[in-house]
Amino acid sequence: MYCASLILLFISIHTITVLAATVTYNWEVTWVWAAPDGFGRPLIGINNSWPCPIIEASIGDTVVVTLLNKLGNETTGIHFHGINQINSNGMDGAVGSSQCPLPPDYSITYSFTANEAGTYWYHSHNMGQYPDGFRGPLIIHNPDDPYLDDYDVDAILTVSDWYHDQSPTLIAKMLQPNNTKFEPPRPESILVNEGSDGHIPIQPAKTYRMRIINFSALTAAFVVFNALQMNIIMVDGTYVRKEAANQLRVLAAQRYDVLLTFDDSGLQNYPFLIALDTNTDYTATTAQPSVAFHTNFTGQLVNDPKGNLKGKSMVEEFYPQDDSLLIPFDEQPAFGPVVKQWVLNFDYCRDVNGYSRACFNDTTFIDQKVPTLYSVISLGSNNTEVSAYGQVGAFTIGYNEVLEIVINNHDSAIHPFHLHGHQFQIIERPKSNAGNWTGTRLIPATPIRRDTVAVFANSYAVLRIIANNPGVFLLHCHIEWHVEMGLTATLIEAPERLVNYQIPQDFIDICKAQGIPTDGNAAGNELWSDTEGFVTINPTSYVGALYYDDESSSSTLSSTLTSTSTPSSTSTVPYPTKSTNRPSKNQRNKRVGNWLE
Ligand SMILES: *[C@@H]1O[C@H](CO)[C@@H](O)[C@H](O)[C@H]1NC(C)=O
Ligand SMILES: *[C@@H]1O[C@H](CO)[C@@H](O)[C@H](O)[C@H]1NC(C)=O
Ligand SMILES: *[C@@H]1O[C@H](CO)[C@@H](O)[C@H](O)[C@H]1NC(C)=O
Ligand SMILES: *[C@@H]1O[C@H](CO)[C@@H](O)[C@H](O)[C@H]1NC(C)=O
Ligand SMILES: *[C@@H]1O[C@H](CO)[C@@H](O)[C@H](O)[C@H]1NC(C)=O
Ligand SMILES: *[C@@H]1O[C@H](CO)[C@@H](O)[C@H](O)[C@H]1NC(C)=O
Ligand SMILES: *[C@@H]1O[C@H](CO)[C@@H](O)[C@H](O)[C@H]1NC(C)=O
Ligand SMILES: *[C@@H]1O[C@H](CO)[C@@H](O)[C@H](O)[C@H]1NC(C)=O
Ligand SMILES: [Cu+2]
Repeated sequence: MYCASLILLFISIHTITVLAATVTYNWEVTWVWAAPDGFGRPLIGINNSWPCPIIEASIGDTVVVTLLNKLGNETTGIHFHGINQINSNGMDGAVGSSQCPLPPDYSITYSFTANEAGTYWYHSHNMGQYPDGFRGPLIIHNPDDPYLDDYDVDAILTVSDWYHDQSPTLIAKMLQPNNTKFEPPRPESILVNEGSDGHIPIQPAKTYRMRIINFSALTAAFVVFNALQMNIIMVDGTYVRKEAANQLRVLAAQRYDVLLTFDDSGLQNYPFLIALDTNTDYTATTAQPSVAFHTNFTGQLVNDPKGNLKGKSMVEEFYPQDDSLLIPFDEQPAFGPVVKQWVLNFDYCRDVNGYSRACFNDTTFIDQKVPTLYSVISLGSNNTEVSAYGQVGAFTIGYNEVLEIVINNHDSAIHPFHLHGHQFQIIERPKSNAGNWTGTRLIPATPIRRDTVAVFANSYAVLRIIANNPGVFLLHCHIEWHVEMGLTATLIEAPERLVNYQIPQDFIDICKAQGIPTDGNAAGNELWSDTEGFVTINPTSYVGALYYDDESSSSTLSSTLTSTSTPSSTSTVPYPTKSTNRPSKNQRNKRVGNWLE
């Protein structure tokens, strides 16, 4: 009796403290005219406004995002990068893999649980669309953050490469037989906080938690706060044992949470440097001393607005932190024993029409008709047959098995590889020119976990996960242009547990509206082995996410374009980061992000 009431008491206290909320966002995806770097162009924004808003929730909350596509001439979708979508694989937003594209004038509602705290981001995962602007920060707060007492102010710093042409144009130019060097588009500039002047107000004697997010489509950025040491506390949503760093190399899609402490010795401004490295191998070596930093951005942490705002942050040599040596805060040991190994060799390649592509094991990814998840659900006990999914690089693993992923990078540049649905452990990630993996020499006791890993030039990475998240998850290079070249494979995790997974009706409806089957194998055939209608040849004309209405002629399309080409907004407002004090301890669930306000 006594015991029972104690338990009850505990439960009710527990219920009060973790009272989960539902955080709702109702968005229209629209074209917006803006000039984040001074050059005006159409961008993809939300509710006729850009930059896109921040999504903020606390651990345990349900995040609900309703998206209405008002682009008129493009399909869209939204992926929540770093959110593992436990029991909600259909909300992963990977168009073609876990959902159909969202056509103009339709809406869908994403809903998922904010399982883990951290710094994440969301972006379109549809035909190279996010470099056109559809991306934003996604912050999940933790009332029990182990570092909560170590900082006063919570702030966001986003960096991105930026292009003056729109993605469909850039992709069409890139995917040509005459692109013999597999050249991606080159950015025109750097955006910091989506076009702010990079002057970030700071207060003396305070410690800032700077959430650095890389929205880049191509380039890596080096981040250096002159004269200030950073303390890394989190990478890609994994808390780490505090580690000092002077420089960071943040690859596309990676996030670093660092603490910066300002002393109280009066008024002072601190310049910081963000250098975009578009060189082949983003490392300065004795052999290659002059790394070509094509674009630099100097920002200022401003404590004295009337003082010197022209200070430069110069760096003699870049020796960024080796993130594979970080220690996870929970000191989780290496997963094992390994049950299955997935070895992927990345090379550039050519398709049958001679177009530039990127391949895993000589095979480039080709979009199929039916989203892979929908095939997995409908094929029942035959869903372990990888050939049912067409040319999507499918690989299956059973529930709770330990999978080791080996990526051999045969290119002479760094590539950031991202896996949906997991924070993998980095077992081994040697320097450039280590050659092919031949066997792991040393397994770290407590490997760091991330969702995006830099794999160095002519070298490799060994990663591990436990297959405890049934779902279909893409593994791909996060250089968006390389995704468009086909550098993607598909992990089908615990397919036996997905046969009863329910796809919400609004997601089914958007497929039907476009004549996309939602059952059967890759081509919608009932029999898994019937390959009739599989897409086996890459298309030769690339239009990105551009939407063609089957029932309308191309002339209807051009009239659509004309009618939507009037910019819906002429604002070019840059967004200086505002510093908001973090909440007091009894308000820890309060939203504290201060990126846009
Ligand atoms: C966007 O517009 C929708 C519909 O008008 C509205 O419900 C929502 O609050 C708006 N959201 C933002 C961030 O402006
Ligand atoms: C490659 O071919 C395309 C299409 O034929 C053409 O527009 C483009 O100018 C060519 N590029 C180069 C570098 O020759
Ligand atoms: C962002 O990632 C890209 C691609 O890996 C990289 O070139 C760029 O330097 C990164 N930016 C920052 C600020 O780290
Ligand atoms: C960018 O900054 C780096 C480091 O200070 C310097 O080596 C490089 O020359 C700069 N590049 C340009 C184009 O200014
Ligand atoms: C890729 O090729 C390597 C080398 O031939 C092979 O060991 C590996 O099993 C292949 N991976 C897959 C997924 O087929
Ligand atoms: C699996 O495929 C076989 C043919 O290979 C077929 O006879 C069987 O009915 C299929 N099972 C299911 C559950 O669809
Ligand atoms: C790595 O393996 C590939 C074949 O998959 C081979 O062509 C290449 O020469 C190897 N690289 C090295 C450095 O041995
Ligand atoms: C789609 O519409 C936008 C806004 O009118 C326009 O800027 C863009 O060029 C169009 N896309 C294409 C590929 O024509
Ligand atoms: Cu790449």
